[in-house]
Amino acid sequence: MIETIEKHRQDFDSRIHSSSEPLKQLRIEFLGKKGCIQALMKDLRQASPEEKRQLGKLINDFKQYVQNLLEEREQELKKPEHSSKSESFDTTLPGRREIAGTLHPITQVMNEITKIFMGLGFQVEEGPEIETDYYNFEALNIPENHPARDMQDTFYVEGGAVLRTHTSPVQIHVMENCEPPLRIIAPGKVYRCDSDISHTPMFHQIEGLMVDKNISFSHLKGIMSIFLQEVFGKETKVRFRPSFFPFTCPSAEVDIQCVICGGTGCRVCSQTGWIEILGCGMVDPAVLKCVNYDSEKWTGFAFGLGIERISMLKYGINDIRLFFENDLRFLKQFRSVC
Ligand code: 2NM
Repeated sequence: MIETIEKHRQDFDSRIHSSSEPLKQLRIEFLGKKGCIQALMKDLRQASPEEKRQLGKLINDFKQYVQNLLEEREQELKKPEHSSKSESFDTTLPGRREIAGTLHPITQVMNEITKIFMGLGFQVEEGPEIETDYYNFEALNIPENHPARDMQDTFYVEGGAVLRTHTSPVQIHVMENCEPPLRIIAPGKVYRCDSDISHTPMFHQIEGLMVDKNISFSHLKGIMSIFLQEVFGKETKVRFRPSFFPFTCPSAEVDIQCVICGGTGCRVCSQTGWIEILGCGMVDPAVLKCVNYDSEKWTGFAFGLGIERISMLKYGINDIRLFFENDLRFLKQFRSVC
């Protein structure tokens, strides 16, 4: 009988720490009514009084032992590291993706436009956002009394400097420092005192300039048409309307056929079927004179466009302020592969 108790003890010991064996099963097998300890008790009836005392104690000790260990193990399995969650780790689940940031839609459109002009042989130039009156106005043939110089339209900085109202000053700097021929674009931030559904005090522009011998309005028309068809699609219809800028003569406004209604007339194009997209013209000889270019020898064209406006038309956005609110629900829509 002592051997039987010992065998049961070994059996119990080897099974109590196994994670696959339910404790309930062990409890039934060892402590249950038909369990092995009850069976030992039954066998005890046939023993002599002397043996009964001795074996009875051994059986009781074993019973106590089994109860204690079962209790201990139950407590252990209740601890959080043994909870079913951590034990049922599914290795077949796909990993969690890192959420990568993206370029701002304005940056994306600016890069796209820059790439198109680089493909046409234009170099990218940058310059300061705080400018002198000379580079922002005077060298661009903008007269003293021009409305653009008004405090209502321009941010003046202490000491008489201005926040540039266009990126044309970059082109004046480049012309001062380089001999023609040249083909440059100047992308960047510009500032104007303006704020409503289609204007923000800061916005982005790309201006371009090409100076060479015998540059004519045809070159300007060709480059602008190629560029616009590249951005809005090969079938995009383009038209040029006479306009006025102090720094170009002749000047033109360029329209594309409305990207929303296809030319039939809608709210976006004010029922005209056309949308104004950029301004351009032949560089005024007065501007060339300011940078010491001989206007008898060199001619050039220039253009300017607003990135926000082009982005709004490209993506059908009706409020410019969405670009600057940093609402992830808006920005996530421009997640690109890059
Ligand atoms: C525009 C429209 C027409 C322009 C002119 C020049 C410079 F410096 F060459 F004179 N840069 N950009 C220009 C011409 C800008 O923006 C609507």
